[in-house]
Amino acid sequence: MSILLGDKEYFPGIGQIAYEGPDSDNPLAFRFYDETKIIAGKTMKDYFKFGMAYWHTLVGNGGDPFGEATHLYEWNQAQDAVQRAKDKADAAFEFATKMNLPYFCFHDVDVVDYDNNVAEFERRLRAWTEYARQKMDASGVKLLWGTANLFSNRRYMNGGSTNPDFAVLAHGGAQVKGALDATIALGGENYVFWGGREGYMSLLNTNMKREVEHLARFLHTAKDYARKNGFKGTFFIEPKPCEPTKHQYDYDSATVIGFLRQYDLLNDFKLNIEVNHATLAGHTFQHELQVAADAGMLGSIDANRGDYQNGWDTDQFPTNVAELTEAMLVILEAGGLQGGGVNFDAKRRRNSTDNADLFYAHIGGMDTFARALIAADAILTKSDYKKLREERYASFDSGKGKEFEEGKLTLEDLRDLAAASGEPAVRSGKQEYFENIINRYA
Ligand code: XLS
Ligand code: NI
Ligand code: NI
Repeated sequence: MSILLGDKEYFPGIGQIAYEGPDSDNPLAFRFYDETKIIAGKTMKDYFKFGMAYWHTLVGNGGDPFGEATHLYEWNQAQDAVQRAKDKADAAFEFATKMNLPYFCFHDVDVVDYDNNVAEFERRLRAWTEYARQKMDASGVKLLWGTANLFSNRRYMNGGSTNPDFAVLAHGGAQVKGALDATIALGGENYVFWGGREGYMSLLNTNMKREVEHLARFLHTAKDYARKNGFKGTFFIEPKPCEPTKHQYDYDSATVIGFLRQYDLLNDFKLNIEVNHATLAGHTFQHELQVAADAGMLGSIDANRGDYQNGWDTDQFPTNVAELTEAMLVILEAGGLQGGGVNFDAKRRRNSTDNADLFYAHIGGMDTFARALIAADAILTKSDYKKLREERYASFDSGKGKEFEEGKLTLEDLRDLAAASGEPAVRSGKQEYFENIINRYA
């Protein structure tokens, strides 16, 4: 068989997923995601840059803390580690191609089995990289971002770059070097740091200041290496408040932006915002997006959703059009994502055991985003949403309000203006009116 298809078809009976329009009855088709449709000056394909998460789609096995694997994969059976990696790559690129996903994202340990021997792990990763390069050329699927997993191996139980033991940090460095080498060789457009164990379980045994400084030093060291070796893309930090640590240093957008500013990393780093991480932090997804956008740091998103009743990082596929419309409003008004795309950091449920379930999950996610983009664009171009919001601030557009914005008024000036103008008129915030606009278009 060709390099694109590999020796074996892993998803038999499922062909190319295509756009068939809202009236289609075919469950294996897009109703709203039309990759050629132009919204806000770009095709949907370019707007979203949808990505497949190697870890959930090819590695996640449906196991949970109470039960064994329920998703059994045929691409995991070869004896040799490099052959297993190639079989998995065959399945990965078959899936991404059939699913019409233009990008993928990976951790080093997703693509090949980890080995504690640094040189052996590098050898596996290089072999995969060479193979993946051919699959990418044949399929046209591109790399949105790569990353290194510094949280699964037991040596990282006290952190990777924030580990109190320098010997562990050095191993983290070796892994990041390997993941960067692979990302650069594959023309990766971005590189992600998600610090699952960069935080603490108990402050009693933790020197927080020193750990945070090590994190910053580590990021500088990695960035310098990547730049020296030709990486032109953007680095992303992916905030999350907790899980697996009790407290993660990259808590939320505001915390990360402050950290990047303090340690002089603003020029090279932006944010990768994940829906379920935002809600874990007690925010909405759109809040996290807005904080990043306002700082010029909205790089990429990890698409998923949590569960409102249990609050964990359940990584479900997005299905809520109205909620996502509010998020797309923020993204559209920010002028889109800077360099990144929409990576489905989402998994089918433990009991969704058919191959087709993987496809339904991604179709649902992509269609939900497409509907939300169409709705948000209509809200911005057809409704009075923007005008109403601007009007709330009209008193700052001219006169004394404008002078205040420009820093021309003292506190005494404010006092004299208040005394002269008396009690302000009552002005409605019209929240329900705004909410109705969302429902009218979503
Ligand atoms: C875990 C994170 C992780 C990152 C990549 O909660 O979302 O999957 O996206 O390391
Ligand atoms: Ni997550
Ligand atoms: Ni994520």
